[in-house]
This record gives sequence, C-alpha cells and structure tokens, in this order.
Amino acid sequence: MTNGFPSGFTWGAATASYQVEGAINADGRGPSIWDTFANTPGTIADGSTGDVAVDHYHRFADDIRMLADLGLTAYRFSIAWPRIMPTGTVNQPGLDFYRRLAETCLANGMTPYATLYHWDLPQPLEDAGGWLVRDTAERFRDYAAVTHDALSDVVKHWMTLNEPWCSAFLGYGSGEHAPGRTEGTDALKAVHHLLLGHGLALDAIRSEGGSYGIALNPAPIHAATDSPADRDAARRIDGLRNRLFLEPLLSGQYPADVLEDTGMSDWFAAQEADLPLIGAPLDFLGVNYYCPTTVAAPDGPISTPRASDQPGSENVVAVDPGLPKTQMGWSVQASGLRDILVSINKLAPELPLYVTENGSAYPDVVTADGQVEDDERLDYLRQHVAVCKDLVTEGFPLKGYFAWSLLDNFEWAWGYSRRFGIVYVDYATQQRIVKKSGRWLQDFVG
Ligand code: PNW
Repeated sequence: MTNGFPSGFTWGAATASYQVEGAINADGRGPSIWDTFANTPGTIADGSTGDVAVDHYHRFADDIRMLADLGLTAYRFSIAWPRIMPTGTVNQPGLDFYRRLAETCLANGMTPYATLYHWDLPQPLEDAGGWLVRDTAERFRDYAAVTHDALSDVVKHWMTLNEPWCSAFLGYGSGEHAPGRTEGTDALKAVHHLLLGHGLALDAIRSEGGSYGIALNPAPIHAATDSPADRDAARRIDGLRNRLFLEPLLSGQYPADVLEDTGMSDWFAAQEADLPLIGAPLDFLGVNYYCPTTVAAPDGPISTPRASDQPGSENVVAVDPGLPKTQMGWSVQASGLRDILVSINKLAPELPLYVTENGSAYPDVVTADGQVEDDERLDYLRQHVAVCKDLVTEGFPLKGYFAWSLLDNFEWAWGYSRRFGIVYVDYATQQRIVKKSGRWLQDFVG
C-alpha cells in the first residue's frame, strides 16, 4: 500500500447515538439520563440538548454515503438503549432503525461496528439506582442479548461499553456528565457494575462469526517530577484511569492499591465471584485516545471535595506539561498514543487493538467560498495516524483506526460549542461540509 498500511487495515469514523441522532421521541424511544441531564439548567455549557443534534436519525443514509465517499470502510456508531428497551420491554421500531442503519452501511461497502452503550442509560433504570446498583448490569445483559439477536446477521463487530471511566467518574463522581451525581468513592461501585454488565453481556452475545470487545479511554499518566510524592500521585491516577479497567478485563483482578486508596477493598472483596466473567477473553480492545495527563502531589492541606472524577485522590493536581493544546485544553502528544498501546500490549500481547476514537476540537470557521480549513485538526490526525503506521510496520497487532468524529455533534457538557468532526455541520441548516482534515484522510486512505 502506498500509505504504508496493509490493505486489511480498518479505516473508519465514529459517532454516538445521543450526540448525533436527535429524534428523541421518534418510534417509541424513551428518555435517557442524557435527556434529563441536558434539560437541567446549568449542566451544558451552551444550554443545548441532543433533542435535534445533527438529525442523524433521519439523515443517516446520506451521512453513511458521505463516509463511503471519503474512502473509509467502517462506521462505528452506538445503539441507544432507550430506543430498544425504553421501559424494559422490547420496542421493535428501535431495532428496525438500527437494522436500516447497518444495512445501509453494508450497501455502501462499510463494515458496521456497533457499541451497545455510549452513555444513554434509560431514565427508568437510573431512577431504580443506575449504575450504583447491580440490577442495572443484569438489565444491560438483557438489552444486549435482544439487540444482538435481532442484528447479528448484519452487525459482526460489537463493543459492549464505551469508556466506562466516563460513565462512572464523570457520571457518579464529578457529576459533569449524566446522571450528574457526586457519590465520592461509591463511584467505584459504578465501575464494577459497568464491568459486570460488560461481562454478562459478552457472555450472552458471544457467538461464532462475531467479534466482541469494549472501548476504553486509557491514557499515559506522567508524574510532574521524579519526587516520591509526585510519583505516588501518578500511581493513583494511573490506577483510577487505566489499571482499574485494564487489569480486571485483561488479567481478571482489580488493582489492590486502587481499592485501598479508595477504601473500597472490602466492598470489592465481596464481588470477587464476578471476576471470571469480567475477565473473559476479548476478541479485541478498543482504545479511545485524545491526550496524556501530567499530575503532581497535592500541595497544601488535604480537603476532600465530594465532587471529583478521581475519588480517593481528589487533591492530586493536574499539571500543564507545556504542550500545544486543543480547544478542549487537552495536550497534543501523538507519542502518548504509542505509549498507551504499547503498555496495553504488554498486558495482553496477542490481543488485537483498534483505535476506536481519536480526534481534536478546534474552533472551525467556514470561509467565504464554503470551505473549512482545519489545519490544526489535520495535523493532529496526521501525527496520530503516523504513530499507528509505525506500530503496524513493526508488526504490532493494531487492526484499525476510527476518527472521532464523523460529524460535528453534541459534545456532552460542552454542547455544540466544541467541534470534533472531520465533517462540519451547520447546525442551523444541517448542511454537511467535509473539512480539509476529512479530505486529507480521504487522500491518505484512498
Ligand atoms: C469521549 N474527559 O469522551 C467520548 O467517547 C466521545 O463521545 C466524546 O465526544 C469524545 O471523547 C470527545 O470528548 C470523553 O473528561 C469525554 O477526560 C470526556 C473525557 C474523556 C473522554
């Protein structure tokens, strides 16, 4: 191949249901925690919601054609649980929608990669305790089984969860994401129930001819200095962000130091019987990578705010490493992608890996002649794709790359004020414009 990648390498772009679909009341969909959260004043930076989003529910066929025109061969989308089981019983029109979507992918030569949970928990399940209760994991298994049964003839690549770190620690720790709860170290119960849901679902859906995994958001964590205190801060954050997920999934054990840091050792000891299910072999692991993190020991007196995405280590401070930043304030360091993939490969040397998300937000503008010249995003993409190319050339088991995102969309707590698309969306008209970065990817994979 002229671009240095083998011809079987998967090139795709990703979206998530609540971020793109809109049509929140269509065809029997019920409310999710994101409907509730986004409609609570003060939660979303620009006061917006996903009510309309980029209307992908109605425009998916055009969007998939556009993706195919870009020369990409895979589409990673998520399935909205509240369309399939809004209240616990099956809503056939919801399944029909994703069948149409998957069939449209196939008709355009695109392989569908479906994620079963990208954060839109049915509101009735949150009302019953959400991810803090075990029952939610069992309900997730039921929903996964129904969905897989209905679609496994057209969807062969499945991910159970997207970024359970975000669901647990932004949803139940800092409260920046739905359901907006601040439960301190109890957020680790959400971690366990999410991973249990993954294990139960995997066990229920795994079948011949399919490929099954999960998408995490691990990141390299650096200590600001070599001091013991800074290194301990890095150990704590690496524990919460990476090891708390990777180790049970890949090695069948929770990291003891993280459970001690959080005072959760006894609670987790009582869940030990779940570990074989959680640690069952994966066919692949999805890695969503955006940026590395540098941390330092807390300076000054310890105070423990309840609202934190690092429960038990609330006072560990993030340090600016002085790298270029995207509009999210996230550092740009493509070598971090290599670092995290290599460290996962050490834990599971044979496991196929995919970059299931990678991308950047910048304040795009449409020029007078209707173009979007997003050179910074193009550079970001080029640097990270180059890392993938080096790894693949070295024989590393990296199987594909998905840009986040196909389209500008509802960026969670930031609403529409942050754009990640390789395709621009004019939110007033829903017009799509392929950005310069999207054209670059098209040329590259072409
Ligand atoms: C991921 N953080 O979210 C998600 O999978 C996407 O839905 C999202 O649009 C994308 O990254 C860009 O944000 C994250 O605060 C959200 O560290 C927040 C964080 C990480 C990932």
